[in-house]
Amino acid sequence: MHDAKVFRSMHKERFGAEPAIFVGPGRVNLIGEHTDYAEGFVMPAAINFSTLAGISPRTDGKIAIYSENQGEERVFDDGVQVKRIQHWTDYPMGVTAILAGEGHKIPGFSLSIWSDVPLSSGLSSSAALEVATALAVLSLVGAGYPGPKLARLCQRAENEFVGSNCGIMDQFISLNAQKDHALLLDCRDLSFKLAPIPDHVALVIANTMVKHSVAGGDYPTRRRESEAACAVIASHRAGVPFLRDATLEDLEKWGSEMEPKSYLRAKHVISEDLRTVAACEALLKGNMKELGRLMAEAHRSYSQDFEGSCVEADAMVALAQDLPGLIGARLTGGGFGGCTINLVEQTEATGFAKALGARYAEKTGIAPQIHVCHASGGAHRLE
Ligand code: GAF
Repeated sequence: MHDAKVFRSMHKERFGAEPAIFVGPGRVNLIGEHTDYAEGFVMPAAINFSTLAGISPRTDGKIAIYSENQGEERVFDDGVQVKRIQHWTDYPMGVTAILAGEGHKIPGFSLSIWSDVPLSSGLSSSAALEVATALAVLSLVGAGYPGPKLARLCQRAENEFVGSNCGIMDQFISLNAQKDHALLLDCRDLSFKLAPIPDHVALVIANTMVKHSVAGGDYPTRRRESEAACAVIASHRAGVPFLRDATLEDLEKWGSEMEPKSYLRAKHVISEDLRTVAACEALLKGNMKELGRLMAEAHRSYSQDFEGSCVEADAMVALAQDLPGLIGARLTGGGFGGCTINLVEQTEATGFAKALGARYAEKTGIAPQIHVCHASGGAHRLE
């Protein structure tokens, strides 16, 4: 965690004013992958890696954005922009533009950003940045929104301004998470159920170091393929606008009319919704064995049917299987690289992390980063 005092004085020195500071956490998804944009179920938790956004007003109408991670400052002389410039500032500027579009009169401001959420690793560095920025800009105009509504606005910034067609999961959990809990989210109506993560369970996040990107080609391709399967079902049965509304029986009935790949993508999405709801039940009942079994099946489905994994992530999951303390392991997030989530008995977590890291390095020749994390609270102002 960055020292907030250092961050504060860095902002003051650069921009000559005291900042208000906001925190947006990254997240790990325990189960429910590529189901959010199909209006299905996901079960993420926020983690103790986060983005800080420090803001102070300006009198010249300009917007200055500085990232300590990028080591770069951009100044927008005419304030809020309406179009992306294919640059990291698109995320904070996108959020600002969406808020302006909601009728907020945005004055000039200076924004400093720092983050320890690993980039392009499937831990929602983008959402953490969007959410921290949204709270910062709203504080400037003296406005606020309920968490679910603000999550939608941040998602719109990513969909409409940045141009990446993600679902609602990441922004939602970053804003609405509760410490020591996972959250089962119904991505249709944004209702949710909190599930406590027992004290004896650690979240061990293993970074394969293979970069993943939601904006890149594979994520939208998978989305299109699964939506094509949904269209086939919808052509036979009314009331299936999203795969959330389809059943495995529908898939068997009309699957022969689908491209083979679309059939498999839909098989993953429809079965993943069932697994996610069941996983929440298992967690609530303290049935760790069942939770682990569902995570294993989810990984198999994500890797083989959805083809959303990669050799390194499959290796990271396989290498975890016989290590002491493992409850369940799977690839988390948008796919094609990034991190695996391992639920591990707390007493074994340190040894597990060490052994998994060594095994992975030996197998792949890549030095991974393994973090023993805990479930954190949602975005907030730092006092
Ligand atoms: C990324 C997206 F941003 C989410 O909306 C979600 O679709 C996820 O990939 C896959 O479950 O994190």
